[in-house]
Amino acid sequence: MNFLFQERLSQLQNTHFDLITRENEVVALGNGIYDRYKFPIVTAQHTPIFWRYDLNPETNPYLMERFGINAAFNSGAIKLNGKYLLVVRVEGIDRKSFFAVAESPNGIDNFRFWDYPITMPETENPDGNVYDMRVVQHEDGWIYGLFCTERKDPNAKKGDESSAVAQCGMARTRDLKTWERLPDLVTPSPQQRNVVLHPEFVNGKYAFYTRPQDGFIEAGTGGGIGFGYADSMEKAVIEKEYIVDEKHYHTVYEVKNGQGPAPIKTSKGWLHLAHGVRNTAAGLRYVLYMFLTDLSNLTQVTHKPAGYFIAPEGEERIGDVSNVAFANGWIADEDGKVFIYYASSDTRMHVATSTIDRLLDYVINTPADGLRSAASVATLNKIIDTNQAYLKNTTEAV
Ligand code: M1P
Repeated sequence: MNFLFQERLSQLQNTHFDLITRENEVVALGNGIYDRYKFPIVTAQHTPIFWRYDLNPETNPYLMERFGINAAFNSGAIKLNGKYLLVVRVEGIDRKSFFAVAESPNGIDNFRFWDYPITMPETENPDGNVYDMRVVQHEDGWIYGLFCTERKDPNAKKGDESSAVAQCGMARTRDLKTWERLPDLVTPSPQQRNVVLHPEFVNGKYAFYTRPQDGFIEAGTGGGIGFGYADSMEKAVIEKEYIVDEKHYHTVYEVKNGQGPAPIKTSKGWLHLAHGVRNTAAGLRYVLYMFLTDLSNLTQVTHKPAGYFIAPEGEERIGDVSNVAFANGWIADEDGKVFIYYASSDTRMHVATSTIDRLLDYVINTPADGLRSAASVATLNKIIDTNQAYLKNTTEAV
């Protein structure tokens, strides 16, 4: 074996080992709602060296990359057998995304990819690209993965190599290793992205959060987080979509929004994490927001704090598609701790931690959006008045 090859391989292996075994650290102080962490938890560099390089010096004497990975982001999440598992959207330098599982013992660091990516069976109409899987342990016993399947628009004009059709692809598994592909979800909308399966039956039916959209990018007259029912998963058809959470003028979700992971059931309602998109002179800005729906009436939003819950910060603001925070996975532990897995700028994965109690306090007690500047000032004045009165009373008591 040539010396340079060996030297380079050792450096690659050491750097990779240091990265995947690095301990994460909570960023001090925070906002009281959740804790952020210093380091991204999964990046393109976390993928195994034996994915990216041909390790035989005879066939790869320069030890060059043969399969470049561009990004690792937008991960579904599930806890199985005590391990925190992310179903990561891995994107090659050829722009194709695929799914691969990264496993951690504690949910905040030491994420390692399983040896092989997921081999997702195709439908008769093959997927051009697949991404953003929501993983749900359904009460029927299966683990379902719902994801976006994108195919070239058959009606695209000659020379148009960009137009695509997005639909909801579906598959199920018991172990995240072997997957049974199901037919794509059928809905009344021309296109779909960000479709999520509700974890429980509702009146004996499967229930879905949808995101109706007119075009591939534009939600258009569609949009909002929708909700619908299907009788089966083997041939899932939603006849009617009900809008649960609309897009709204001059909010952080004025252009479009979408359900994040499946909601978490709590004593006070279903906790939802979603993304909202607004327009700016610098392009679209994606942030995360939260809301609570009624335990039995799933289309009724009972609480919704104003504005964003997580927005990209610092280095998170920069990446392949800058100014994006996106989440399609979270894990609630039995002790109430919640691991919120979010991606920044379509490039890398991060974690934030909180608890069910803190998140409920946040959604229930944070003021709602008054939808006008004057309403925001009125909300702020009320907080100041209450604090002034409280501080005066406590000072007088001393
Ligand atoms: O580039 C930002 C996000 O854009 C899409 O989300 P949405 O359908 O809400 O516009 C998705 O392609 C998502 O993967 C991506 O992170």
